[in-house]
Amino acid sequence: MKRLLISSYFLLLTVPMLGQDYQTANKKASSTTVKLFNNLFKALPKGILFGHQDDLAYGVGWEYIPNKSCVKDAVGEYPAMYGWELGDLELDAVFNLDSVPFNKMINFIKDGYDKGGVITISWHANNPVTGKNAWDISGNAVQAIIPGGVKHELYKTWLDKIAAFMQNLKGSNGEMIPIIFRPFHEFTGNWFWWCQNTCSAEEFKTLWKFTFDYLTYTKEVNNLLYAYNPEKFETESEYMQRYPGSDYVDIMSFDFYQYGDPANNKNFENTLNKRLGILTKVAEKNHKLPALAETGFMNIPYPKWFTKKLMKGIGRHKISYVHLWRDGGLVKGTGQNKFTPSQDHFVPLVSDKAYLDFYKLYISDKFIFEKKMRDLKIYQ
Ligand code: BMA
Repeated sequence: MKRLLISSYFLLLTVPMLGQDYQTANKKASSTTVKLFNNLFKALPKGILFGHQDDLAYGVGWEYIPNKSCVKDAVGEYPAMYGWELGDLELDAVFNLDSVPFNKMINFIKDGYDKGGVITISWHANNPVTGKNAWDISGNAVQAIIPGGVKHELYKTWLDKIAAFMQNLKGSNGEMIPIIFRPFHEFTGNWFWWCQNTCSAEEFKTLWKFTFDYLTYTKEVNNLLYAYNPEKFETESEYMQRYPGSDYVDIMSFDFYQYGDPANNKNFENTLNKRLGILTKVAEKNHKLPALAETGFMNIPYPKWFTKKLMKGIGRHKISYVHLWRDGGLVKGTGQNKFTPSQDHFVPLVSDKAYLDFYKLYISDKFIFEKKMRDLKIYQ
């Protein structure tokens, strides 16, 4: 009897620890990164983190106003997740390709982390062969930068810069800020130099593995969770076609935007539902976090898009986060570092006809914004 009591006591002690047992791809990931990863799994039944790209930096008609946020302007609180973009860092630029100065970005990242939010970072790297931007698909760039390729050494210098940036992201106690890193996204498309029309599945996997190994083992970057992120796919095997293996991935995700007029068809919500079904199944099988890494309907011309399309498509699927793309701000004009203002946005303005519907999403209890996020204590 006593023995039984002792063993059940140990069982009680060990069960919560076993519950912490989701392994990050990087086995030397910092303790804060491991905690974030495990806590995101625990948060899955509680709701979906709401994220927004460049949220604190700018929106339609404004930029760099302290404490301002597109999401806060819409619903009164900050998002649960903040997305940032490193394109042009590899060129030693002062601004990223969307005009955000890297030194300001570092402070925004710290600010979002201090608010208890999760940080995700994408990288639209320039074409390493032609020197043009990420949308230039010429030059067999993937072949050129993998080991043995003519631009391999150049690519390593780019990763050195990514590593230095990531390692410079520290919280107030000196701990590394965990980052969900999302390189080479939308690779099932045909518009980036790393997409499926430019390289074989094996070359893509080699690129992914090299990138992971170099950042992890050579540079010892220990604050990254890696997000695998195609765009279109219709079956599980299509989703898995370029998967580099479970030792190289923490998050399984995809990007999916609304285009066209959703009024007279159900394509968006049906496709989203179908793809999320495939995603959540495959993520569970591989012990990875499922997420919708990018979505939105530019300028939201359909007034019920958030509840009737996005929320309808998500339905009861348990996913970690939904991330909306950037609002307004500046897009690259001509010449170096010249940017022109844009009105395009994904989080509605109060004056938009989709605004009330977005508020309905906010009060639906299905999503997590800043306040609930703080309560989750995701880094502890
Ligand atoms: C795209 C657009 C571009 C931007 C790029 C990288 O979807 O928003 O204007 O440069 O993302 O952030």
